[in-house]
Amino acid sequence: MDKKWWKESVVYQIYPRSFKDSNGDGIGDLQGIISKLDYLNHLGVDVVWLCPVYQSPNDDNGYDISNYQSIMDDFGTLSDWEELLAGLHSRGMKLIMDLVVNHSSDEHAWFVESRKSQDNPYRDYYIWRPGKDGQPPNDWGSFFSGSAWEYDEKSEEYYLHLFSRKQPDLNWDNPKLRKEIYDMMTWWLDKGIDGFRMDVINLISKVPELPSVSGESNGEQPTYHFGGDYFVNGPRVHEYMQEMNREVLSKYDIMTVGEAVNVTPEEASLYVSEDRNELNMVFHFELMDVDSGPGGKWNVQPWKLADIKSIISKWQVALDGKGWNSLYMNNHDQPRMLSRFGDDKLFPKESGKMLATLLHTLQGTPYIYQGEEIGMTNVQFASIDDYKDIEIVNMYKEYLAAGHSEEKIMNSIYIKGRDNGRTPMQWNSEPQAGFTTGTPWLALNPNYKDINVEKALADPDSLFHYYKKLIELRKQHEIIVYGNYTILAEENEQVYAYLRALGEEQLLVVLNFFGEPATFELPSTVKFQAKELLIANYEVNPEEELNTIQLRPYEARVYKLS
Ligand code: ISL
Ligand code: CA
Repeated sequence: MDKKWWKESVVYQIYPRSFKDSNGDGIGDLQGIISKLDYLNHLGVDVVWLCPVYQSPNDDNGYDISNYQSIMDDFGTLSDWEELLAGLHSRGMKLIMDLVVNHSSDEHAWFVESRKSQDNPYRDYYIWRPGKDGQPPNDWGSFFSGSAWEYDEKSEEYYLHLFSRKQPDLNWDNPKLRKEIYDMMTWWLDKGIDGFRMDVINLISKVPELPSVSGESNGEQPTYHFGGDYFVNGPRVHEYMQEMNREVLSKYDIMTVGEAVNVTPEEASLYVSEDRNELNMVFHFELMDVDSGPGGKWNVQPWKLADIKSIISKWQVALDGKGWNSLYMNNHDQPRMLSRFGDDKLFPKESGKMLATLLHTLQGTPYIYQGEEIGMTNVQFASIDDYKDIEIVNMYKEYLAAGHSEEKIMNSIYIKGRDNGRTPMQWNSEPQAGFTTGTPWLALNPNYKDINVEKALADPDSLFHYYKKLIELRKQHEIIVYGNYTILAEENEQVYAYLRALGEEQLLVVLNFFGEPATFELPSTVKFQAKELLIANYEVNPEEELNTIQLRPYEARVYKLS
């Protein structure tokens, strides 16, 4: 297995709007991040992934970019950004930037030109089609509700937008567009950044005919369908990724991680296999879909440990020796992992540590989402008006119109809404949690007096210090990074246990996933002479025999066996 710095790294994801406000306007900004670099360094992370900070009208909080080469006014200036990069590098940390090139903003200069007329030179930078009998060109739905098409009165055609109508999809089949993107990427790389996180990169190639999902329209009220068959891992996506790698990525010592919706391990291998020269890692969604029923994320159903185990095992085994996994359980699009997979009420500390142990002892690169390290939780705002996320707001309207009860809709927002992960970072117990001196753009989670960075730093037994220790262990034990993976006692309904192996060494990880005591029997096939307890979230007698382990609620232990 090839050694690489990005395999040995831990990444910290920053959602700038919600991290730290430096000037009292209620919006997090670059100077705010700069003021917290020592905090990140103290935690011990190696890489920061910065969510989009480019110029944007903020229809989707920066994922709608109107200028790829300038900084959003709310966040600061390019010289603030340069100060941030220098501040990270001087502390031995790296920076990866979010690359959002499946779509731009409709306020990007390319789109402003493109929509002027059908023969504008920029027309083919986007995906335009005539309507069919006064209806959109096909029946695809947008990820953010409604049709994926918007009619443009002036130039008399529809443009495709898989996300909001202010996020028109770029036409990757146009070589001129691709060249512009590669030049823009090169511009950032030449400023010294250390890589990219690529937004929905597996959606960039569409089947040119753009077929409807359900066949002919019956002329009645249109209903919309997920058109994924025609744009998920589309026909030319690997050609484009290899071209991007050849033209840009291969020229730098960087890391790349592509967000890849709906991919299987087999499909992911095509992006990340080291011999294919595309990307280093992808973010897959299988674990994030583990509590979704038919119809998608808003149809919430309880997750099962058996599913979590089988999904993780499948990815661990499939990519071993071929590509590389990214390890995450939450981000800015997901609810908080402590609320979703742990118990944020009865066992916040224990379950938070148990989940952290899982993410930091699998093969792959762990990603920490801001606030995860102090155990930030989901939030329940009383009114829909308190929510800002375009996905939530649009879904609410659509589901209400379709006859769902408001109570049911709000409940699904409480469990799955993206704003759960976007409430401002909780720095201390002062008003507004030390995030801002003004009015925050999105309300704080009211639990900030109990859960905040200041408290976490002061408590040696806190989740924060446990994360710090996990990150240190990764630096000390190569097996944590490179060891292969074997699941143990797969049929155990409460415990998730696995073995990592590298050369003569083995790592034993045992996790009680629930709030009741559990028993783990170590299979007799696991042979060793000596054991060393590396980390645990309870007091453990290091000499305790391992044949049968009685685990307390959410207990987690990691042993090195030799
Ligand atoms: O969170 C999701 C699951 O329902 C999707 O809505 C999400 O949009 C999808 O995961 C793609 O995410 C990325 O692209 C979006 C942006 O809104 C997300 O923040 C981003 O991570 C469009 O750029
Ligand atoms: Ca600000």
